[in-house]
Amino acid sequence: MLRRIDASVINDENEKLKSHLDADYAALADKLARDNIDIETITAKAGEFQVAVPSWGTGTGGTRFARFPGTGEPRNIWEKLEDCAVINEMSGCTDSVSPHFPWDVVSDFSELKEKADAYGLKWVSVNSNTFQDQKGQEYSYKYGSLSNTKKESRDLAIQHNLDVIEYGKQLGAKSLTVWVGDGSNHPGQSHFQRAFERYLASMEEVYKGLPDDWEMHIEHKMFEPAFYSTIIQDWGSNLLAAMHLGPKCKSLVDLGHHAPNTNIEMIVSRLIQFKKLGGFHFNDSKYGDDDLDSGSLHPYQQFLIFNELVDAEYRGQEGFGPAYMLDQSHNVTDPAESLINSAIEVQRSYVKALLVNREALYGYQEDNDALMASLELKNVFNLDISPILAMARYRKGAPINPLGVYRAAGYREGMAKQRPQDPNATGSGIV
Ligand code: PSV
Ligand code: MN
Ligand code: MN
Repeated sequence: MLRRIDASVINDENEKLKSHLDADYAALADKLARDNIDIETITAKAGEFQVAVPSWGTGTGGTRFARFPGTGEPRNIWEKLEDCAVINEMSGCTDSVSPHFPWDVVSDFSELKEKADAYGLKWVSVNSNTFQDQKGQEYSYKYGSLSNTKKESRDLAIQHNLDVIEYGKQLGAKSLTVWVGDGSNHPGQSHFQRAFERYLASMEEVYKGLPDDWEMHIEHKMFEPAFYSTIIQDWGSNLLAAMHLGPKCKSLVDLGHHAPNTNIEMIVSRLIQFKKLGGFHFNDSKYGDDDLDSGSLHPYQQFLIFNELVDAEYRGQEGFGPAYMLDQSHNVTDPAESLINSAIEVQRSYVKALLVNREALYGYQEDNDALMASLELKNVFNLDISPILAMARYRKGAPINPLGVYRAAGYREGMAKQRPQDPNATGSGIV
């Protein structure tokens, strides 16, 4: 497999840390064994866990006030792919990339797929963009795209989504993610029902273009760019649309797209129950769609979400198989470092959720023993399972200390020389 960071750098660093890892791993194995948990089963599952990287997350994001790009950032999809390869080599758990069109300009899809194959990377959900006008675009999205009052703008948005499906087919993707910013900024500006009817009619056309083995994922978001009403503002509208459109359409949960303090894990449970959970965009948030690093603020919430996911897996819930992806914006960190760390934080939540004694929890629930039920979750959350994650990486040739190796390899400094800044580059991932 083609590599971006030489295996010898990883091996040298791993050599220095292996005896400490062995000791920590053995201690954790003993502790888990006392609860009848076999650490090897958990480590094997940790090694299988994967979360996709968004192509747009590899560059510095920004806000509507400013963007402060770092040096050596990727300037096109080829360089984004290179960084995704590094992120996967370091994290050992990000073997797929999700592209965004037309931000990602591709002239030869088969060449791009070949390159990704060489890095051992797959392409997952393709994303359409009808939330901004492109240069020279004939009909504007200023007043909406799939729900615009004007047929010409709606048709353009439909066609774009159909085009994106075609691009995805060439890359081997199996799902289309649709997020639109359509909405209104003034009370009365938009007729809620008519706008939703237009959206659904447009999405019916997109749905017709889905190959049989594809899914379409609808992403809800409470506000922004529309600040009074948004067409798919919450999981209610999302689920209604997904149910209306058909079995191949499911809801996608972006953690940052809810009001602060929303019980997201309960939304996840509802979507699981009705076979409508399509996937996730993981990130963390304090105020709105902040796109902060996963698990950086609310690791317990992220764990509780995985508690629902692992519970569904444990119960063999029919129709369950959500797609996991990160969707973050990095303003003050090296995006690759944030993505490596975030992927591992998502993996950490998954692994912790595997340690919950489900039968004991069900028992506490049946007996209405609120405190013991809560402690069953909290005690697992309080465990440091880092040795499991590090061992899972070590066994697949990834670093015990990913950020240490990334920095020791001088990757970004090397890229700064190879990728001089384009002063005219426009930011992607700034939404
Ligand atoms: C919208 O805020 C969103 O979460 C959607 O997933 C977009 O595709 C992405 O951000 C763009 O940055
Ligand atoms: Mn998102
Ligand atoms: Mn978002």
